[in-house]
Amino acid sequence: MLATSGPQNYETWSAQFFPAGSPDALRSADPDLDDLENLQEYAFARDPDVHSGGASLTRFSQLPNGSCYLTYRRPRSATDLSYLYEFSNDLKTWHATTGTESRTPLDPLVEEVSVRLDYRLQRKPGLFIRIVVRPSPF
Ligand SMILES: [Ca+2]
Repeated sequence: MLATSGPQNYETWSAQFFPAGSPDALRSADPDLDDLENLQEYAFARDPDVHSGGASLTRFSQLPNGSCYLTYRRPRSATDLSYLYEFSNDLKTWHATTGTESRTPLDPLVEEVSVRLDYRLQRKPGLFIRIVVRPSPF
């Protein structure tokens, strides 16, 4: 039975695509061979059976006023993930940052999140930004 709404975790998500016990259901599996492991496909609301074609998981934009936005898709009701934002100016040292999230439902299970990152990011040259997805504590 497919989940159509409500709380979701890796197991309920995986069960929509793979038979229980299948090696393709493992978090580290990559059955569509697109170099995204299933856990990444889940965290960014991708279909693990469809090759991503190299599409980026995130979009970055900066408005003329200097505001920086990071946009990505994720499960609407994931109970087992947390998303953190980090920036770096040298790809060696990463610093946690915060932002203001706005969410747009795309369907009962998926939302698009646009994060307006903290103002202090604008003043750094050579800016790199990443999303860190971690299991949520229960
Ligand atoms: Ca994959």
